[in-house]
Amino acid sequence: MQIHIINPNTTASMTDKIGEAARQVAADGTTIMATNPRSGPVSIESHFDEAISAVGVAEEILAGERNNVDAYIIACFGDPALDAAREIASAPVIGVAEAAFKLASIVSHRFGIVTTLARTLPAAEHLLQRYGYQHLCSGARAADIPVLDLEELQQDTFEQLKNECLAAIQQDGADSIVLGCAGMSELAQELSSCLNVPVIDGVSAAVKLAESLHQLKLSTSKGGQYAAPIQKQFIGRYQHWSR
Ligand code: 2AL
Repeated sequence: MQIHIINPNTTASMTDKIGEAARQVAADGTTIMATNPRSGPVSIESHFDEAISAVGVAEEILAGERNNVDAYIIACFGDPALDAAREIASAPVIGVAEAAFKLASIVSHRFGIVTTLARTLPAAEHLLQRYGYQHLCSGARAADIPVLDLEELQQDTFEQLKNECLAAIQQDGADSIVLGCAGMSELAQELSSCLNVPVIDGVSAAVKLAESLHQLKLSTSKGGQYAAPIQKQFIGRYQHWSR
């Protein structure tokens, strides 16, 4: 099967890293294509960044529709444009936060979220509410690491992340950790060995869910909320989307 992973930010090195993390867990016969929008923020750390990135995600999905994609993954922890993507994609679309919460809820009683900057914590709480996981989450913590610092990870930054995970376990009662940024994918296994609890990276979780959906021949229901958008005129820079 072919999985198209969309990194909603425009940092190509992060896109490559996400693609590599996905290939590490993909089954034989699964092809991973990782792309990012041509325009938009280099990292997503605010509601504004997320709003701008949503258009980029939609553009990547529409491009993917020409490539026989079997599943899409939106690889940013805010799951930007997830509902819109489900409307316009013919294949299933999985958000990494959603995927991580699902797997964490199976392997632990309470999971903790450890994310990047404190200002993204309300977004993490909003995701928990949206997907209905508040009661399974021991809390969200920020390691105070800007997203792009994960690209050239220094030992002290890794220690900061590990210490916040430890606090989630020891102070908040988490018995697994969900990593709150797609740029943390490659750290999940090392953190898990250090912490002795499951550490769930949403990119890997989403790849395995995508493979399951494909094997079970399950795709997005087009009968209701995720029906294709109503055809209409678009004005200005989006006029090529007029139908
Ligand atoms: C993210 C993420 O996953 N990608 C990005 O640019 N920002 N998440 C976050 N909490 O900062």
